[in-house]
Amino acid sequence: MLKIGIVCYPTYGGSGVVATELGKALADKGHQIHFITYNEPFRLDQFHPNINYHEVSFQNYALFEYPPYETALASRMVEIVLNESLDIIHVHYAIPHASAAYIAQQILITKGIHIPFITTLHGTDITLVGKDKSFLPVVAFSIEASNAVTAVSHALKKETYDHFSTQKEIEVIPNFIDFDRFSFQDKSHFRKAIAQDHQKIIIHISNFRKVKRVDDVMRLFAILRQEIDAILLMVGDGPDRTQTEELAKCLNINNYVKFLGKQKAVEELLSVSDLFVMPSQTESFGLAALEAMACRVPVVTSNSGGLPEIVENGVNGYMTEVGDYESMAKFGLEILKDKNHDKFRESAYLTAKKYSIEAIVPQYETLYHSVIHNFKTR
Ligand code: GMT
Repeated sequence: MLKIGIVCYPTYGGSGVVATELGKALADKGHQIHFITYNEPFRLDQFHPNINYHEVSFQNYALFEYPPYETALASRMVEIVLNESLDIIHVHYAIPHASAAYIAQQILITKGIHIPFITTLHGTDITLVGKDKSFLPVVAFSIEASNAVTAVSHALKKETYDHFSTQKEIEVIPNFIDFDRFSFQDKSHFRKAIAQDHQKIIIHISNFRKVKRVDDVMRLFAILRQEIDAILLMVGDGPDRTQTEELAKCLNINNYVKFLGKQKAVEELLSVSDLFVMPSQTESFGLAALEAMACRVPVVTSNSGGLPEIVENGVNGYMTEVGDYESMAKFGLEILKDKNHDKFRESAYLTAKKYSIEAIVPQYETLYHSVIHNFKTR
């Protein structure tokens, strides 16, 4: 069994979710997991004897206009590797986790400790932030310096090669689903409480960042409502929420849109939903869409990033060009009106099944063992 340090963002976002669920699954298999983050990861909600959480905290001296988080993180990693005799560190999101891991690794070498680290690229660390000139050299260097790199989709792997001149081998290990949690549950009493029997329920879940194009969700819903009676559940929170609430009023749909904010039991909301919409500008994998499919909810998404790797047109949902909210509404109606709605639901579920935790987590374990072995014998 391995002792694994996991570094991630603890916030409401895909990379933190994947890192936390991975840690929990590895702990269930007997590995010792050490989460190293500035806050308790939001999905780390229960005690587990094999899971430890180490907070990265530091004094923000008045001297620092910008808190030196990366330095504190690297120092904490050094301390934990020494105290807990970790075998490997797995960092999720390149900035600043991979470069902090590299610094920690170099410090540990001076103390006679040799420990490899793996970097998992999740998306915006490469597609948006990484290409920013102010970060590019560090991101490029960190990818090169990692002892192994994984990406969550083939699209993200290609994008990394296209934008960083690297020959580094990148292994694709997709996002995954814990079916113990994400499965259809009969919540008909709850459905009755939020919608009338004849109304369809559309759902969107995100962190309301610009990249999620939440205004397209409003526009496509307004078109859709001209044809059928439906309500829209907007789950999550973020920078674009207020303007989206305003847009709902302008489009005269505000009585049918429920902004629910951040929710923990999203599987319950998905279980009462008929259609999931994700019009993102870019989406390296689209975990939220896969979670919807796991709960038997068909999807309408943009065709950006890794979404074509999970969405099959006319089978488990539909994809359109980014920004084409009119087609999204049209396809949404086709799914909702279709006498074959149940077929879409079943196909969505079967797609998600291919990404079960049991199928994907062993791929990380194999990688850990091979990286540790190659590192020792180099
Ligand atoms: O989607 C977000 O805004 C959160 C973001 C993150 O970096 O935490 O999610 C990214 O990683 C997820 C897990 O690998 C992917 O499923 C999401 O598609 C990806 N988001 C984007 O590429 C925009």
